[in-house]
Amino acid sequence: MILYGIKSFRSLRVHWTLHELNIPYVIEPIESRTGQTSTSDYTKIHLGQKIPYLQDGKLGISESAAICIYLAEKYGNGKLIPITDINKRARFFQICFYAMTELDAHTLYIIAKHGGSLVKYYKRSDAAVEVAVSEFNKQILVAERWLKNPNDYIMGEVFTVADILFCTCLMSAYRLAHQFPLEIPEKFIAYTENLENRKAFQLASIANQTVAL
Ligand SMILES: N[C@@H](CCC(=O)N[C@@H](CS)C(=O)NCC(=O)O)C(=O)O
Repeated sequence: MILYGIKSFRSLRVHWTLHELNIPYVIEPIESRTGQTSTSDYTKIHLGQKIPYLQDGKLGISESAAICIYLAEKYGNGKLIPITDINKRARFFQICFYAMTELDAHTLYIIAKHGGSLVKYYKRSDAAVEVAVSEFNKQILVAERWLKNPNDYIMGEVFTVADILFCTCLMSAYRLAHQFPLEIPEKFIAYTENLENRKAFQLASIANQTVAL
């Protein structure tokens, strides 16, 4: 098992999932925006020139959420993903897609790329940032309703990959909130702290090294 990618919240998701499942793996310390993702060697591995990327035997797979879900389905033995109850699976996928689209891709990444620390690589766009901030502030309320109690997990009593995806979005949001008016509901502070106390998270953070974004 080889994981390409360090120092990003997206690679952190995969390190975290691997540690939750106690899977031994080799780290290829490819960093984003250093030129390491655009070498010809790495482009042969992943045409999209992005991290994270996982090689598990013959299977090579990109997309942080897809990788984490694949690992849970293949190696979880019932951990990290609901496997039998179709309604729970529906809710699980809803939260995963919500985190990856409404939070990660279409609001937080836009803010970072077009107004935050990544502006030097992409173009500044105040209009895009303004819309993304307002969309984030609306969409985060959906998750606030899902989390009944700050000590719960996002699906209730059981920790899943949905927490890994959602919580890493929150971590990115807390960083951006220093610079932008993101309204992150109070109850997510305790939720995030609880997850940061997990041994697997701490080991994953060390493996991922400091997040550059
Ligand atoms: N949807 C993808 C996004 C991956 C992504 O955008 N990765 C960034 C770093 S966080 C990257 O590798 N960018 C390429 C580069 O800047 O070199 C995922 O969740 O895995």
